[in-house]
Amino acid sequence: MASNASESAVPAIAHPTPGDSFGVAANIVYHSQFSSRFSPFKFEVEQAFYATAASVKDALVQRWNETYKHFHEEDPKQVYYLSMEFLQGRALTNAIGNLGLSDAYAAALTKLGHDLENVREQEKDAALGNGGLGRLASCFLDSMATLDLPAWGYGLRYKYGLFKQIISSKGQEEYAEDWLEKSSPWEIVRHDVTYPVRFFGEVQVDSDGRRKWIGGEVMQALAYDIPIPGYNTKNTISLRIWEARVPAEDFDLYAFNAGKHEEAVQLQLKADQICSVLYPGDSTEDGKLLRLKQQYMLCSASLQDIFSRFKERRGAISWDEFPNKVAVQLNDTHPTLAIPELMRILMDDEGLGWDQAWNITSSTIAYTNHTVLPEALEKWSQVVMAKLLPRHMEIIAEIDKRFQVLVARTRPELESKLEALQVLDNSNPEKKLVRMAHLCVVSAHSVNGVAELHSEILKKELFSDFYSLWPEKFNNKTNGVTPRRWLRFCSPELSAIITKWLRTDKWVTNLDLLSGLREFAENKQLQEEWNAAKLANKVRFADYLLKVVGVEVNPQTLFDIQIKRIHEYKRQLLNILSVIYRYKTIKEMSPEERANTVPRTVMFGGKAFATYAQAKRIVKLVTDVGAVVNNDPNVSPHLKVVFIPNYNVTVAELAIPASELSQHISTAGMEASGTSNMKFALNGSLIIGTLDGANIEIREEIGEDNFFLFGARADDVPRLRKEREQGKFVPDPRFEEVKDFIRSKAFGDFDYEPLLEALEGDTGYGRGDYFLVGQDFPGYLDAQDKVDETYKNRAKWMKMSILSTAGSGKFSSDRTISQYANEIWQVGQCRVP
Ligand code: 26V
Repeated sequence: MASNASESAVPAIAHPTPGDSFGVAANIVYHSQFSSRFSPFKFEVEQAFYATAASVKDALVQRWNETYKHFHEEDPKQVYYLSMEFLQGRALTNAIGNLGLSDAYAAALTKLGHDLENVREQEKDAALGNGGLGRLASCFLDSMATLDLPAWGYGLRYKYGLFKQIISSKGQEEYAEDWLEKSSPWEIVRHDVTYPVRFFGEVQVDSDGRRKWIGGEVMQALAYDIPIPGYNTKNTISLRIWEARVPAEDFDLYAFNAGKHEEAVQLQLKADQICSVLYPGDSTEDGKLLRLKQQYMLCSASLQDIFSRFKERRGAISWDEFPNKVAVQLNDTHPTLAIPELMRILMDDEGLGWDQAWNITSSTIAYTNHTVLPEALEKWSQVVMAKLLPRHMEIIAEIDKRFQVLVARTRPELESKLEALQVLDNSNPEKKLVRMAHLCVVSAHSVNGVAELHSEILKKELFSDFYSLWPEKFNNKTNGVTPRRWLRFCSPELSAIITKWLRTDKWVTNLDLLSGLREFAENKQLQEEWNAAKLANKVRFADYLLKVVGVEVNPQTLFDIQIKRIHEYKRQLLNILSVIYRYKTIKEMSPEERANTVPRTVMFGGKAFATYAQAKRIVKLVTDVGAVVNNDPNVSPHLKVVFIPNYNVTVAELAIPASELSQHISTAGMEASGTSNMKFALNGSLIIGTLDGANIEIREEIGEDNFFLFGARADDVPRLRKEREQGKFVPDPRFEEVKDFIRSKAFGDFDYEPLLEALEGDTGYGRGDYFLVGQDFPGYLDAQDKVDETYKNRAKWMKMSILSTAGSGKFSSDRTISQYANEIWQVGQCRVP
């Protein structure tokens, strides 16, 4: 390996579009010397990564510039996706893959004494999100770029993304993850794009009655752009993330020179706090205030940017044109403040009247709901809102007042329910609240759920009265995932087989073509190739587990995976209880009986919210069970239990292709959609699951014979909960046995009582098996027996696996985004020639 790239035979040449491997290598050498963040005399794998990324960035920036210029000239209607979360993961593989330069980069690095596989391992995940909602936003950006849509993402540049999870003997521990420690090679700081963002202050009324928000603290939002390349297109769009700072002129040099050092840097400290962490804990008032500041920073800066572009692109401004040029999609309620902010700008800054501003606002804004869990629906204190954003609070109150008038006038029969429907929740005079979801539903022209069942629940339950007022607003957009990251790049082996059998690689942008695999599902040759690719992925993942986690797993066992946020409703507890039952059963078997079982490796991964005690107990139980099972010489050849620490996008890219069975077992009606279910099915992993979220549509598409179904239906859940409360439920003896086994300290003396108590129906503790683990336990065990039986028949399993992939066409985010573009945004393609 060349320790110094300048000593290699390759000259340093700066060229954004080199094309061949020699040109690529020359460009990498150039960056290792002239734009590296490290000593130019070192060219170890880390330097190689940064130089490689810098060279890829050149190509992206060139395309990004062309795209921006093209959009500017064509002036199409643009869509802006506002999200507090983007879970981008790594970018290198995706970028060179989308540019069609994977081979050139691999060859170039070989010339320079490096290996692309090792180089890409150097990249840190950009984890500016928690889970499904953030990853969905990132898949959407990929599809928007690939579909040549004039679209932008807007987010925040948190210094610390989602915490790093370490598993110790105490269970989960959280540590700050500084993804910017050695800077991100992808972002472009835009010193020419800054906006003032105000907090606190007061509302001043002019002599002509016009209102103006003045005073308070003014910070600056600085833009960073992350280029997002489309696949097989020049179009490269932008994820613009904002950083809060204080302009130099606001630094109090006099105070500082007078020795008041801390006082002088106060404002800077406050600015730093805004973009310090994703989801600052909100158990304290300060924590809540900070989160609200973050939300407003995103909305204020993004809208100023949108206005500036709108104005820049035309001479005379006709405000009624605004909704014909701008669509804003709110990713959940987190960016709801865009609604009063848009009203404020139009009325106070641009001088429009209420009605005109309201028409523009509601025809511009659309809202996506991502959960029906009451504890996850945002409500802000009116007192805090009025203090931090006094003018916005006035506007929200006016929206609420007009909503009440509208209901009284048009739907008097709803008046008895009005209090529950209002935007302002004044039911507790001590704690008056703003219901952000209601503000969205009242204001936006479109409200969508993320899977068919979820959208039906929104119409029939959560927002039923709003639905009766405005049925035309409500629609469904079933989620999707990008086939580039989640099949083409994460499983090149399986992709090559698919391309070979379909005789085209067009499935990468037209995922419906996968249905062409159906006719070969029973073909022995394909089944063998399929099995070999899956096995290669299992071996790769086993290597990772050994190297990174230090556990040895046997790739010949059934790989059974549940990876997602740890939450009671997702029921990792149901999974581990059944594993315990399996352990007991195997332990009691004779050696001959054991030899007849299907050996399994059951893997869990996911982070528990730092303050969510029950979720953390579940993590602890999984690791404790693993310690016992894996060290039991009689059982461990047949069963292993692994907790994969620090689950993130990169781990998912390794685990999903290696999976044969995946678990999507939420209590019916509680998982809005799920998106990993789509990634697993796409990769030929069979699903064991409930009729919840997108599982229902996946099962429809891949065929019910290819899905291990169990569990209560969403319609039955309320009745079952009631019966549970009334003590009418008779638990399966195996359920009792498993709980007793944990109580017997078989897995150590950690206090699991709060977990076990919550599974009792009538103790008054918690919500009395609210998630119906006991109810669904026997059906789940039966479904698991079916899994084992089926796995013994390899031909059958392979056929089901191929049919899972073949039936996954619908779950491309390209399909989802086309539907948003056509049915909500009315935005068309704008392809760079
Ligand atoms: C957040 C919280 C925070 C407080 C504790 C309880 C709790 C429960 C749920 C949530 C989720 C908030 C929204 C969210 O992430 N929804 C996810 O969105 C995905 C993309 O649409 C979807 O696939 C998942 O089903 C949905 O949970």
